Amino acid sequence: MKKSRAHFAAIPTIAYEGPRTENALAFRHYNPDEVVDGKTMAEHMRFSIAYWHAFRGTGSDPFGPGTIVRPWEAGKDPVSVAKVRMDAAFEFFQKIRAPFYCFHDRDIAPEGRTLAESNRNLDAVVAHAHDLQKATGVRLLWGTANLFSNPRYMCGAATNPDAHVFAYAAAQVKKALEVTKELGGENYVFWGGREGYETLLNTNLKREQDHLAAFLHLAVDHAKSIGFKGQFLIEPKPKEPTKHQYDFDVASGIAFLRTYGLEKHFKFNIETNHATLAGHSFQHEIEVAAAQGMLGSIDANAGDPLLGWDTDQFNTDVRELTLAMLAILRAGGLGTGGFNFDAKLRRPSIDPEDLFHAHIGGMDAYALAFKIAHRILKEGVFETFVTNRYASYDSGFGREIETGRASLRQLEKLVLTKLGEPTPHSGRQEYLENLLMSYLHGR
Ligand code: XLS
Ligand code: NI
Ligand code: NI
Repeated sequence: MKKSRAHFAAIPTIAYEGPRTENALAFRHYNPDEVVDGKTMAEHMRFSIAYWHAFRGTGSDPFGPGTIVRPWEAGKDPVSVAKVRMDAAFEFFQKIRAPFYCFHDRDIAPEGRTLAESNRNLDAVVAHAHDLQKATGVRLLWGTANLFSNPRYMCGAATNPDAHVFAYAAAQVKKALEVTKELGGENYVFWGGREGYETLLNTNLKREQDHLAAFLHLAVDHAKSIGFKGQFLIEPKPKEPTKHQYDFDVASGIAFLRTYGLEKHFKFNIETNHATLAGHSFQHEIEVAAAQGMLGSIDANAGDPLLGWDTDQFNTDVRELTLAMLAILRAGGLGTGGFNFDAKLRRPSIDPEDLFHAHIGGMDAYALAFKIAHRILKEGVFETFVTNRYASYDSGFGREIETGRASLRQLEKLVLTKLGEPTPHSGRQEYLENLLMSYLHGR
């Protein structure tokens, strides 16, 4: 493959320089080569770049057009531009030291006038991605299909009242699965942005949910038929763009998957800002998925507590991330998942350098949180506290309750004859919060 010119010529490959460095274009906490428990930090974190934000984001918002102008966008032929843009993207992935990237089909290749033309465009760019992955060693964390931007999806894709639209979306997912497989994608994501409703006045909720389940079953069947072994992930979000999205949060996602016999095939891709939009903490969503063995991957970002939509900001809140990392590490990590920066630059952050600052901060914050959480778990103070808090279930009648051998009759007799009134125990929340603060600041 011919060597293309540098698109980020002024910016070097980002090096780890430690917490005291004054170089803003260096990592302070993320050292990809540092070994923790026999694995490098690069292997632990599995950072990924979101193509749609990093390379298709323009800074546009509902009140005005884009502000971010990249020189490689200037060409006339959209497929050629897509390839040059991809060269720039892979240069960025390498310089920022991200081992993975993620895309929607329409992020990497332009949509054509017909599905056949869209598929041809996609094939051309996928061939290029294949070469670039080979040349750089950067891998595909997950692929997905954009089933929400084109006007045909205004009333949903799998949940569209028109079966014709369902069929079109199915065809699009078929192709997206195939290219994800071709590029060695380790997961495949379903985010149902328009799989919900604006008003129940025009909606048959039950039929729409049945259709969504049918759609996911078709995808599972197709993956099997082509030998795609990647993990399927549902990415819950309560609203935006729809008023009410069916995959509201992890708990409703689990109920949905179990209702339709899909639970064996799916795990969850949990996004920070989606958790908070659903009225949950990030940690809560991770914990709920982990409790069912369904924690898959993370879309790493943050919302603004004063705004009620998905602002997709880079997250530098180490406290929030430490709580999240605690839940992730306790669950045994993310497996084939990773931390995908589903986060975008603010509208006035128009320089290429801003893209680096954004990801450096995100990676450093997660690496720092990982190290703090790792130490907390190793020292085990919280673990011991929680274990002791539930110790009464470890033996005697507590054990019988947990193993399903107790009866109301027997428990009544026990309380009347032996136990009497329970002794209250403090939950020690303030003590634990202080303890967490000591880990975050100089313990
Ligand atoms: C939008 C979602 C989307 C998914 C991929 O809010 O986060 O970007 O991650 O379709
Ligand atoms: Ni996302
Ligand atoms: Ni989002």
